[in-house]
Amino acid sequence: LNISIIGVPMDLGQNRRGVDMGPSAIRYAGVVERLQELGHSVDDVGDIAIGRRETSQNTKLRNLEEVVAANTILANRVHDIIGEGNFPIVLGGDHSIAIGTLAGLADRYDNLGVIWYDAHADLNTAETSPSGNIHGMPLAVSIGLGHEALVNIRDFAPKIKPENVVIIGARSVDPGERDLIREKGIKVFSMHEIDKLGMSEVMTQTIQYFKDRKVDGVHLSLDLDGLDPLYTPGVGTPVAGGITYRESHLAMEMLYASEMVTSAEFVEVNPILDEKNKTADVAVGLMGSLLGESLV
Ligand code: DIR
Ligand code: MN
Ligand code: MN
Ligand code: MN
Repeated sequence: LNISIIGVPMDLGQNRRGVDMGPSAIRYAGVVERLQELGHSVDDVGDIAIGRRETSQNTKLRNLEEVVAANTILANRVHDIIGEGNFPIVLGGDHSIAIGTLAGLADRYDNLGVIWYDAHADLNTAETSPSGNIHGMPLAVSIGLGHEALVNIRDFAPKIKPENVVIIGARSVDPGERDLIREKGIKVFSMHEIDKLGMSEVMTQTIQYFKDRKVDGVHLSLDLDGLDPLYTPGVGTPVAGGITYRESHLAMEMLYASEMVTSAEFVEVNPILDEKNKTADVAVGLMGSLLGESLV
């Protein structure tokens, strides 16, 4: 593959400082070399500029204008990368950047599938959000729900169909998000299903789900807090009882074998909260498995 890596040092979608250093931490963990060793050609196109934290709050959504501005640039960049025939990997930064990634992907695909690998559902709107943090909203925004400035990036909405989304690893879901999951019939493999079925079966069903829907691409949006904080402590909102390291590698290996994934993003890496860059190391390992590394 020809892989294009984009860093998005975004920390305005949530309250904790340090997640803006996520792209640096992932580069330091050797992402470019790791993917080159698999035979891919890798172009690191650098970082997108992020504005300043608002000093006063204009809306209920924190730092709305700056989040919209950065996501608009990211969307255009991702759109261009797909146009060049390259495979985009977006490095975060908080999960609000998925708004831009999906906006850039959406008009390149007629029927895009999305895997949301996360402890959270990220389906809040201004009305349901307990925090006002935009990183809790990107999936809602992408199905067309939320503040119009976020929903209308690149001047069309919605970006994706709710029935083309599969959430994996959920274990912290707000009441408004639960209502939306039911109302829209969004497919969720929560920790309950992962425990009960096992990750192998969860991924087999996920891949079949996308085949049944005849998707023409699959985007993997992987929030490192989807894993248990034992393995990825460097995240802003850790939730106990998560996906293991081995389950996550198995999931990535099965996605590689499916030949379905056409883009990916790895978000919420916060080296300030981490232990010796463990979380970025895990992220790079998972990218390796997603893109062809095997044990023997
Ligand atoms: C919570 C936390 N549901 C919120 N969301 C997080 O603020 O909307 N998403 N941490 O990754
Ligand atoms: Mn998330
Ligand atoms: Mn276009
Ligand atoms: Mn999360």
